[in-house]
Amino acid sequence: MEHRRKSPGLHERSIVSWRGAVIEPEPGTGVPSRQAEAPTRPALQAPSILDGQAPPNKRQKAVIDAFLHAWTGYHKFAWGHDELKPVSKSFGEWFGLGLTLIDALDTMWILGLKKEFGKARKWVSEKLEFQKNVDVNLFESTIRILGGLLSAYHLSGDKLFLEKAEDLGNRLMPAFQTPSKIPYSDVNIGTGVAHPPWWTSDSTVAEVTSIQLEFRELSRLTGVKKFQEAAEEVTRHVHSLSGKKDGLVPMFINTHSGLFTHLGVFTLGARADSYYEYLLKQWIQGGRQDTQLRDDYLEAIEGIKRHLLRKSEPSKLTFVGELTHGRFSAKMDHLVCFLPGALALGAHYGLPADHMELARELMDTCYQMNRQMETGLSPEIVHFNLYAQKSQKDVQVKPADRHNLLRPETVESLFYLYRFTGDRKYQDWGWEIFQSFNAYTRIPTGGYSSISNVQDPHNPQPKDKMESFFLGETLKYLYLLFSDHRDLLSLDTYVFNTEAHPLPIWAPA
Ligand code: DMJ
Repeated sequence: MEHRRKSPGLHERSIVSWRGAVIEPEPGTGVPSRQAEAPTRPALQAPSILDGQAPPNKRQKAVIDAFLHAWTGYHKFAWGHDELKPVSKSFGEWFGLGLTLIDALDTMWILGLKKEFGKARKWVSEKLEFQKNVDVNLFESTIRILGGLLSAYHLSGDKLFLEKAEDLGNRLMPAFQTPSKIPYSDVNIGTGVAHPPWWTSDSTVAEVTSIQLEFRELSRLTGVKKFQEAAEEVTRHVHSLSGKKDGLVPMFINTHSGLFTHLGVFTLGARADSYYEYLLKQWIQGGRQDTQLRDDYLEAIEGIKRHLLRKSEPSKLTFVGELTHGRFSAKMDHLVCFLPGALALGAHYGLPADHMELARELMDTCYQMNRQMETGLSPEIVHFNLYAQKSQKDVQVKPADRHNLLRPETVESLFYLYRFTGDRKYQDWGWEIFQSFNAYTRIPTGGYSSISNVQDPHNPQPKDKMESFFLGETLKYLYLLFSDHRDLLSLDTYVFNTEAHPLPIWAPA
């Protein structure tokens, strides 16, 4: 029987339910009492993802094995640190906040890894401390840590995660204190001093426009409006700016003037990618009421079609290139492979049917970016061949771009395409990619590693780094892709942030 549970509200009793088991939270973890404004919007009622969930199938079990292998490495050699270095059996620190552990919390919940989740929860409760003299990147800490904590809260109902999320949210707020209210890239969460990178007063457009899902949700849960207001101010400001090209945005924005800089360069890859994703997803999160978000998204997709889409030779793969001062480049980052999934999601919510056609075409291309490599794994960047010469391949790779960082975007989009079409070829493609990860990136002593050369199966050259998004995103999307149950994190009740952390869709006002 389907068990329905409301997303917990701030003042509800904290109970972690796990397939019927009840774990009481530790004493003293109640939300601090304060005069909060009342939450304004309820979330859609989402089915509990664990109660009544079908047992994992064979492919899902293989993903669980992979997760446990990665987790074992992290546990043995990097526990409580940001990232595992699986080859040297050590760790790397970025913010010093247990990044991998927090990014992986909701994945463990979804995969049913109760013991591992419980141990990680204990670390969060006893060791995670934001009163630290450390600079964090606003975007990265928002999507990975704030997003991870909010999802862990929604899935488990454990208020510890919401308390931590609110603490972090408060500490990130100084980033918005700029002349233009466009946030600085970095903020010291201990001292409250925010600043841009030392070489510029610019922020990256994708970074300042891809924190809104998380800040809005934090406001909805806590009733404290400042988080939502600061983030939405950025959206409104960027909406009103000149310097776009048919809805496409440049990659940089100045925190003093509030204007776009480095005008005339347009990409769907690094530094712009999730701007487009969050236009669509904020519209969905808010119950599809803010037509400005939808219209900006629709305009941008038309801009992509007009300026950035081409077909490669000889196989006529549709791809998204880049534009630099009117000059087209056939370069496509693997990051752009979030786009087929976003297009499919929009079409699911009633946006034009041709978005779905484009999603299918781009999905084929992203698959080929993996398939045509000797390891079956995509490089970071490819260049497509535009000229009809027999000897040329469609997908070309420069030596500097041959690395693979265990990124999720192809399997993320495969998940959306499978959910919306039911076509099993997408599952099979994901299975191929998963097997390639196992063949070329798995380190026997624990963990998975980024590799330097996707074109050399004999020596892919491990880079000795397991990015937190491998556990937070890549393995989660693979597990969901292989599920045949559409109500496992239904896309009608959840919207995934850009780090794959599911957040509830709000009920209509
Ligand atoms: C993640 O941190 C997020 O998916 C972000 O949007 C892009 N980069 C990585 C994964 O590739």
